[in-house]
Amino acid sequence: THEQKWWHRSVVYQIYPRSFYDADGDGIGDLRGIIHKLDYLALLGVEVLWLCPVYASPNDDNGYDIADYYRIMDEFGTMDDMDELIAEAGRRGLKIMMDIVANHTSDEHRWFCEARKSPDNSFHDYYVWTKQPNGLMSVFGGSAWQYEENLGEYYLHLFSRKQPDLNWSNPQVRREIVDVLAYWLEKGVGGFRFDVIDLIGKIPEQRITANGPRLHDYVLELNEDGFGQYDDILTVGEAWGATPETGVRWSDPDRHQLSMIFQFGHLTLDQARAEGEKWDIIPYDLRELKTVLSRWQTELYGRGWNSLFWNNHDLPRVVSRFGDEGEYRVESAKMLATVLHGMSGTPYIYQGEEIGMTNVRFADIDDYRDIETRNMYRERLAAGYRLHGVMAAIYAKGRDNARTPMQWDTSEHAGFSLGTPWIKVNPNYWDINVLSAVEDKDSVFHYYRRLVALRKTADWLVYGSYQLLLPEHGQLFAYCRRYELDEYLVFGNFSDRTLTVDPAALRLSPRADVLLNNYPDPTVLEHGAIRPWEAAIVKL
Ligand code: TEU
Repeated sequence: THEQKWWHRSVVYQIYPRSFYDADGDGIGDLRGIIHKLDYLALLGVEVLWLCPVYASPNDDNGYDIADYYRIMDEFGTMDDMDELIAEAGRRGLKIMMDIVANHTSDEHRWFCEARKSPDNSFHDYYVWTKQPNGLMSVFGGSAWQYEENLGEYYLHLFSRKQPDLNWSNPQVRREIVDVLAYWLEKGVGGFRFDVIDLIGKIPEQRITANGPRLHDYVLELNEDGFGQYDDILTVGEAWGATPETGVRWSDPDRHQLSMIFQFGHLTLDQARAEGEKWDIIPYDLRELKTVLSRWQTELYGRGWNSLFWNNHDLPRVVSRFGDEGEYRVESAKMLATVLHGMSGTPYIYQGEEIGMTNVRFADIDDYRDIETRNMYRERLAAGYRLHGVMAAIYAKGRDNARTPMQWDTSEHAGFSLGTPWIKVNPNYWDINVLSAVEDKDSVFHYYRRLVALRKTADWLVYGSYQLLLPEHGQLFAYCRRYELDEYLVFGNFSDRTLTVDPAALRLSPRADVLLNNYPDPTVLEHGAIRPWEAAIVKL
């Protein structure tokens, strides 16, 4: 019912520049490194490259603490490198999506350096101050209020104390961010990812953080005064607090908000229900995962637009989380890709996901870099938690699982850097690397290529309706896509067991045509047997 958009058929590739490729040998990935790897990304067939923040930053939170929106981080290179990356990407039909962190800045941003000088300073009200701090807590542990001695006031930081929250009720702040968008749009970027966008409507004194009353007014301003002034800019907002109802509001084109949002309902099912207790892991139930994803599919169909992702720079690697790291690593990685990319929405591939990279286990906490992990380690040991349990939680859910260097080949440091990497490489790079993946026609990489290519031509995949099948099945995720007179089956076995299923329950008949299958020979569905981690896309 809404007009077709170019990004309805696109796949976005997320790059964590610090860990992608180090061209200058300082052990830190950089912009020139991304330029070196553009042909690889073009081979995968993606059309958009989402760069995690590349702006000047002291890297307290690896770039999510921005000190200058108009300057490139020293470790990543220069503005000339950025201009060359935009141009070189463009030559290959690739658009650059910038990561806009507008909920907070670094405490080393000029605005905050001014703001903390005096209550009368013209930048003071760019931030959130109080004399009576309430019990708001930081995502990274401890109070969300930091005392500023010389002012006798506290400032708000929902993340690290070096990430003071911007005060979005101040129109000058909103103007500043619109100006940042305009600057990067003029440089020719094709999209924006908005960090924790659902927090900018916060009313701290009422302890409201996500989904504040004026949130969508502020986003409407960013659209109409900013990216909405340009044709077809792809925008996606990170919204941990979103529901399918709010998801429609975020992505309904008539509301002039964003193209889509990242919701996380399918990625919080294996943690204690308590707020932010991602470290307290409980087994997840595939039926709950199917229910959540199916609700987003059906409630946004024809009304909004979904993002589709398993991974990002904050999440454990999906093959370790929902698949099999061992014997069936390749089959399970392909299965997870199939059931995600078979849905309606814009898929996001996180660097390394396309070659089936796994979580990492460093024995020593000093090998971990993430502020969130290190804060939790210190807090929980101080609170009497046992070391073994704390390390197990880090192995399962720590953000560094996604941040070990991209594994390019079997040379030292997996070909990521000629220097000493800022974080150790996962020792399994001998078996899991780009060079071997590109050479092996049956690799996870080439399977992802086929999924990306399919989306470019298959209207059913992009615009077809969605219906979950066998909702009560605890190991099989199967659904139908319908478009005009055609019907397709997508299924994935989330277990290491062979399942016996009545083919009729999957609408299968002898005339079914297997379009894609993660086993060498065509699916054995006609006998009703689905092999461990087996997946397929079938034209019914
Ligand atoms: O993440 C928002 C956020 O809340 C996550 O940090 C999440 O709660 C946590 O990582 C769960 O493990 C965004 C960015 O993606 C993240 O990298 C930043 O650290 C954070 O905002 C602050 O900018």
